[in-house]
Amino acid sequence: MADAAVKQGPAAEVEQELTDGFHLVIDALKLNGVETIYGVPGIPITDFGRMAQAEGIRVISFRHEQNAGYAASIAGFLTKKPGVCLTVSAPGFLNGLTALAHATTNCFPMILISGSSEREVVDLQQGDYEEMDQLAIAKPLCKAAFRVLHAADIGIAVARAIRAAVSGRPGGVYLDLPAKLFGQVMDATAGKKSLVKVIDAAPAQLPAPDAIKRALDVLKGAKRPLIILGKGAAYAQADDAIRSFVEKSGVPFLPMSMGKGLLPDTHPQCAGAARSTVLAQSDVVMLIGARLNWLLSHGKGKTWGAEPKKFIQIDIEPKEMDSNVEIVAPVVGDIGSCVNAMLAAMGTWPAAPADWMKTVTTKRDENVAKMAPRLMNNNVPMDYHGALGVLRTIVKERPDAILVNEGANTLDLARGIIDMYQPRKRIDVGTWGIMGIGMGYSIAAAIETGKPVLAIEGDSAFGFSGMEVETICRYKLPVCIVVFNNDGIYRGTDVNSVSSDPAPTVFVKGARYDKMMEAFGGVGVNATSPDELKRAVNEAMDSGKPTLINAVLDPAAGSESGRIGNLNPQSVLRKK
Ligand code: ADP
Ligand code: TZD
Ligand code: MG
Repeated sequence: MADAAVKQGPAAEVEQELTDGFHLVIDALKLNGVETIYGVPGIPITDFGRMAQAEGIRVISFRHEQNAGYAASIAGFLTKKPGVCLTVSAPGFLNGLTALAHATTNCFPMILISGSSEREVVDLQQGDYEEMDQLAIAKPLCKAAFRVLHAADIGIAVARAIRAAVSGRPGGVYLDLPAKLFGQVMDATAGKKSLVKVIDAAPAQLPAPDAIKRALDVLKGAKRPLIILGKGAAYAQADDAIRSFVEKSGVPFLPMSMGKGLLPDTHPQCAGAARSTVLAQSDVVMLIGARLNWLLSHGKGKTWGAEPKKFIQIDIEPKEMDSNVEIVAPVVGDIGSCVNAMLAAMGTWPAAPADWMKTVTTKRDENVAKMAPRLMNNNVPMDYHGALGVLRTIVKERPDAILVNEGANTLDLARGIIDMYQPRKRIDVGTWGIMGIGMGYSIAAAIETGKPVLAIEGDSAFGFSGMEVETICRYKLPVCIVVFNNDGIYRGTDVNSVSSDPAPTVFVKGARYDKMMEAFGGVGVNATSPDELKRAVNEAMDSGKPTLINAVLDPAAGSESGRIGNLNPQSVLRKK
């Protein structure tokens, strides 16, 4: 609370405690358990950051708002509480907006709080400093957007923002705070009374008993059942219930990228290494916190085989049902409640059909055996498999470290090769396949979990947020970045045959990203072999010192667009 006191009245000398917009926002956030704010300072929020820090909120100051926004979004995913990002008006707001849209798309709870210019001037379009109608621009990109004009409304606005972000399907919320609001003064007692502590921000949503019965009947009747665990299942933090349910059902499971580790990838029921087989051959598929979007080929087409499937879907969002194909057993509710209701209603459950389990495990073991020798290669320059073989072992030995991953080949191959052992330890490009999450995610993961972070980054992917290595050094975070340096996007071998300009997909050859880390006092290592890579990563993970390892990869090792080259449109005019 502000302790400014003014004397009022002539002789009576009544002392009135005052507070202001700055402090009301801070108090409202603190009252609701917000411990960290990610952002970039400037007019009109510079003092807000200082005051928030002075009041005990951790303020993590970034070099670019997009990275602060991504940090807030993944903080939301990791903690089930809205991650808060703070930006300045117009350009700062726009820089943060990509992350807000990303949070909404990925169903992560986040609040973007942005300062804005004076309403009177903005609405008459008279050219204020950083003028922009931010509320209107944010609206279509988030779950809810609010503007506060009166200090007395701050408490309600923050409460609404929190509730909107975490209840139902989580997502991004925008809170617009015009400069004038921060300086507005009100009586401190009335101010305190105006704050709202949100009770039960994300209420349990119980599934209907007949929906549970319908789903279990369909699953029981399956000859070749499959469970798909998405990042919604990881977000739900119902880890024990999910594990019990999967194990009691005996059904093979396929984790989506960020669902990996809910049950270990080495679990006997894990079908991760038999993905194509289980998608094509299953007859009943139960989706838990996963959407039938492009990542699952929309539930139809060649990937899903010739025979029709029956889909069961557990999701908190009723509108998600039938979005791509018919869902024969929709179960609407929060995953914890739904899975617990399933467990309670299962009774004695038959073992999964033996011939199906045999098909799955045979295929899986075959694929794992095929991959094994490639992961042990000691080639110089390194290829993806040699480098990832080493990192795979390191993650196995350090299962509680957080793995951040982005790139094309660097992403697709790391996802397949590196086994995860614990829930919410793998965070990556998400629903959009977005580049640029790397450093923001690494910073938030280190701060929110206190665990060491290993970021495996394509050289292009790293470039989107690379300047934040300074932030990592400044806050002394235990982040080890491995840049898979293949001189470019997908490959470093493209040649422009018509001019001296480089081809659009290639970068400076032999670049030394490790020097960037050294510039800020961190550890830089140039690794040219799997052995060197292994030594450097282990050292970094042991010391907790900010480290960047430039892993020199064969520029010819990757393929165009990694695993999703099929999504590129084709031109009939292009010479092959
Ligand atoms: P993936 O990319 O891993 O397949 P998606 O992001 O497509 O996962 O799907 C996540 C789904 O999880 C969303 O449809 C979202 O509504 C749902 N979801 C998120 N949190 C919960 C929850 N607590 N309970 C139920 N469903 C949830
Ligand atoms: N911009 C944004 C924001 N997201 C994107 N996904 C892209 C551009 C396009 N893109 C990809 O889809 S992957 C990628 C880009 C630019 C980089 C791939 O190169 P890399 O990884 O060096 O990170 P590999 O290992 O060389 O394939
Ligand atoms: Mg590359």
